[in-house]
Amino acid sequence: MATPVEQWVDECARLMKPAKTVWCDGSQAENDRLVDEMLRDGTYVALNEKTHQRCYLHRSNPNDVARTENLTFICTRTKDAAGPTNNWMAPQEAKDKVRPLFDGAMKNRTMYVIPYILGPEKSPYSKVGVEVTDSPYVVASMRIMSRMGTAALHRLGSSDDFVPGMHSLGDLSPDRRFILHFPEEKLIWSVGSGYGGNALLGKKCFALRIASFMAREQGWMAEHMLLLGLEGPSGKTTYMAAAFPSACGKTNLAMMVSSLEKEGYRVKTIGDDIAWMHVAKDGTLRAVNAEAGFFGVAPGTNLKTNPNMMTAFDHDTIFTNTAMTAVSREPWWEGIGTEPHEDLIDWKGQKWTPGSGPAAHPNSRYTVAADQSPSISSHWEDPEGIPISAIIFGGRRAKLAPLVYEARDWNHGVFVGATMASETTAAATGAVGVSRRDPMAMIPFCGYNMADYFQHWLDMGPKIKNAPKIFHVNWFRKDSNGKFLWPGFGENVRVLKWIADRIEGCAAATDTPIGFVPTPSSLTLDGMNISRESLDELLSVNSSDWAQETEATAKFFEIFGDRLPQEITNQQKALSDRLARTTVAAK
Ligand code: OXD
Ligand code: MN
Repeated sequence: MATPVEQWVDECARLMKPAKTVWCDGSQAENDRLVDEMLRDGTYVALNEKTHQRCYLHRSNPNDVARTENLTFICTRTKDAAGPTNNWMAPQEAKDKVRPLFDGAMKNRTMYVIPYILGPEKSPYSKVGVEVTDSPYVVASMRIMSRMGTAALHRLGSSDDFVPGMHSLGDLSPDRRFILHFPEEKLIWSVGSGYGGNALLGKKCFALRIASFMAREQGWMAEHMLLLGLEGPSGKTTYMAAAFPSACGKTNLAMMVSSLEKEGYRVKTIGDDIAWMHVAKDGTLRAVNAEAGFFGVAPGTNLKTNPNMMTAFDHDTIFTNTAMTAVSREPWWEGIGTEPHEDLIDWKGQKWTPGSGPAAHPNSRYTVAADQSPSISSHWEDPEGIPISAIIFGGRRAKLAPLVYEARDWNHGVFVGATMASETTAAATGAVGVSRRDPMAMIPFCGYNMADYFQHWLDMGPKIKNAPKIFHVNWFRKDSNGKFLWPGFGENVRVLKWIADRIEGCAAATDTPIGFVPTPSSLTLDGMNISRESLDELLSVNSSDWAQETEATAKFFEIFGDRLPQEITNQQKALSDRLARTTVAAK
């Protein structure tokens, strides 16, 4: 008798009519065979074997270089269940419209079946997905990003408890590209794109959109968060989860080389993008990294911004849409630390010239196994996860938000997350640098109505014993000349230390209308070159700017109508009242 997964794979084969079906075992030998094929047909370009062992460059179709949020749909039975921040299609309509694009899509191609585990192999919190795809690049990427192959099939056995994901490159036309999620059925369909977040279905599609829906049903949290441990001089590690929008530095923060290393503060990496968090039997909030690798933005990565990553990806790494040096065949991107030069081949495979725009695509990526980072924590695969003491929200805000502040309590912290905003980046198609509201950095990834998601967050607080303290950070504040006030990167450890000190109850703060802001002397700034004026500006809270901001957030919340939790409205009102009081007091 065929198992549920075999039956589903048969159905996929009947629809897409591949020349053959290959069940992936995740082995090195299988990967070697795929590499050879991809080198032969041009999917991969070999890089320098001496400096970058077993590293390859993949150039995706130039029309297919980022997540396409406008072509991404949540297909719940009712439009309300998907909510106003998602594109919606009724499930039957979506299937009727998109099934013809899958029909015969794999003729003369191989259909690869990728069983994979999200989360550590032996964790009770992990889940199995199965993706079918006609892209060997997707197979190789999923092998890095998840626990893929035989281990997943073993875990699944004859159970039907897996999330099926059907993927085909189709004809790569944006007109026939759809990324569909059916959260009620726990099903994913993706056609017409070979790009990371659209095509590696374990990542955003399952680990965030489908998982966030499951998490609400089952009482846990699937979040767009990095996970790190801050080791202190006493040997104690404080674990933190942080949500920043795409391409706002989650990877760099998670892998930071601390500027307070001599003082005994070190950052250990657990994950850089997706955290699954459960209330454990002892009542603590425990987090696992859903993934096994990093799919990070390459431009701007260099020995100063992320030295650990520079070490991690000198072997067994896939580079996507970076440039390369023609003679030495090494990957190259803007901000790598060397000037662009005539010897470059750009991300489209053309000789680069100074007038021809960026040599690497701004959303070019590396795909590398997490345990290749020298900063990886020895606890990163703990089946029970790591205990979270702090949750951090953040975004790119040139003005307004201070370097760091602490929310008054859990519910206020949920409000702080719900009012997050950030300037857009190249991680998704569309304009770059425009401010957009991005609650909990989940706008593109929440698989259901975001008003219900806020309520879920509010409901989780009381279930956790000693709920984590919630903070907001902003590394991107600028002065009136447009210069960043804070150097960021390795210096961000000073902010993490203040957060850890607040948890221990040993750092001072000023009680402001928006929350608790560090007093200048409570931050450890020894050995750092920052003027008192810059520091004051970084930590300042301007009540009239914040009053404007609360008007903007109130306007944003209107889209949720009656579904918005009363507590969010209460928090909004309480903040406005606190701001009004300080404005009056200041007069
Ligand atoms: C990512 C993203 O790839 O958020 O992680 O776009
Ligand atoms: Mn992300």
